[in-house]
Amino acid sequence: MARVKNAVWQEKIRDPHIECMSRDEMQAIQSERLQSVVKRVYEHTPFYYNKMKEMGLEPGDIRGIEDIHKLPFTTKEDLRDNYPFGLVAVPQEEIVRVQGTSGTTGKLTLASYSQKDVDVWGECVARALSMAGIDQSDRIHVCYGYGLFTGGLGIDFGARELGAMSIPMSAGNTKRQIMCMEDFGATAFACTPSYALYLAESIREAGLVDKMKIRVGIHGAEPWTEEMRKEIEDILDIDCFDIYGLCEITGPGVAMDCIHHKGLHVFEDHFYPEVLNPKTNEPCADNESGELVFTTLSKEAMPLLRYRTKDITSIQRDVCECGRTLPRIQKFTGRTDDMKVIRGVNVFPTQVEAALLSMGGVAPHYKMIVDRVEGQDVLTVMVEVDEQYFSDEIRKLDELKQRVGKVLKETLGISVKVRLVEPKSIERSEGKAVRVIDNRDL
Ligand code: DLL
Repeated sequence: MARVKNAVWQEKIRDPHIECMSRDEMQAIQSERLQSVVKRVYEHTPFYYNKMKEMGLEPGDIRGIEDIHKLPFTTKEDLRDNYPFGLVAVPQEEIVRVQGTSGTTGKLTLASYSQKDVDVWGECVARALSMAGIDQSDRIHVCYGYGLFTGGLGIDFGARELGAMSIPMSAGNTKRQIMCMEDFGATAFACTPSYALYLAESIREAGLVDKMKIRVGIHGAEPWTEEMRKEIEDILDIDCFDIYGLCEITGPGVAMDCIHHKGLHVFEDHFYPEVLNPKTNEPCADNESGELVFTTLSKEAMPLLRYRTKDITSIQRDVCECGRTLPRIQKFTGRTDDMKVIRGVNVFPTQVEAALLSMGGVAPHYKMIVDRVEGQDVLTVMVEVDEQYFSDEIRKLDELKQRVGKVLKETLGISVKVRLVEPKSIERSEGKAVRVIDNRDL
């Protein structure tokens, strides 16, 4: 729930007709759009034509959204195999923009957009920013990177739709960011949660918290915990919101949490979500964790059917306190590919983050290093000692180290080697933080 200070924003719903629509009405829109997108890819994308032919599927077999399970999946590998323009469903002159993401290995993942796709993207980000109470009177300091990455431009498109002022800082140069935030009177800022924490700490150190007009933080592009949200909120006395998206689907603005913070509302009139058991591909029940899969319902340039995001979450379909009927996905625990299996146990960086932030004495800056020593997996967690607790007294540090080890063992279910390091010694990221180094040759 939003803080009292900011309670005036409560009722901002940009498109109540869509966002609070009944399930039947929404399904009617989804069914019509799904039929049209299936026809489009069948007729214009050889990749989908071949996949559907192999499955003996014709566009006429999809009579409504309830038939979505009949459609083929699309994976990141399919995007790579068809790089850069193989999945495009419009003539090249209708593509007005490409955006991408670098990923961890090899080539970019590239997405193409028509003018309508960009308009829908801007509208969805505008809906998302409205959830955080942002309107025309706001000044949004955007320190996501501008470029192929969708963060900077995506937030910018949303600000433009709202008529709010965008301050396109892009990433980097923290001192200058803080100076501009103060000088231009920014009321909102947008960046990854890891960079938000670093910025917040830097503002506090500079003694400038009271000089800032910021009241809202918009953070996403990487997993983060409720504990991290609270940490950033407490330092700056603001409210922070979680925004989700991926370039393959549109960029930021696929989902966003409202002031009640009970999960992220998915704009399901454009992006149809399914949560599936990654092993059986069967749908998970509401509240049950699985892999998030999206079908784009309105995209023209590069529509995707049942795209496997590898992001793990669960879905809830009851009406939210804000009045929105849009389903909510829970804060992400991580991706199937950043989950580490250590001595047979599944470990996510977000578990480590939540545990560290709950205990005090250490700062929420950490790294996980996985090694294989004499055939055994060894997890080392490197964590900064909180400045307030930093002390040269070896005994105190030893005690702290034991405590961190105990809390991590209780949380993860495996023993962990703890390395306490000095405040500010772990490298800060301006974009997505790299939390895990896996040295095992798996
Ligand atoms: O990260 C788009 C974005 C930009 C979202 C700015 C939010 C804000 P990609 O670079 O394609 O796009 O990376 C997409 O990032 O599949 C998730 O694994 C992760 N991700 C994005 N948002 C969140 C979030 C952008 N709020 C990948 N929580 C996704 C957790 C997130 N993970």
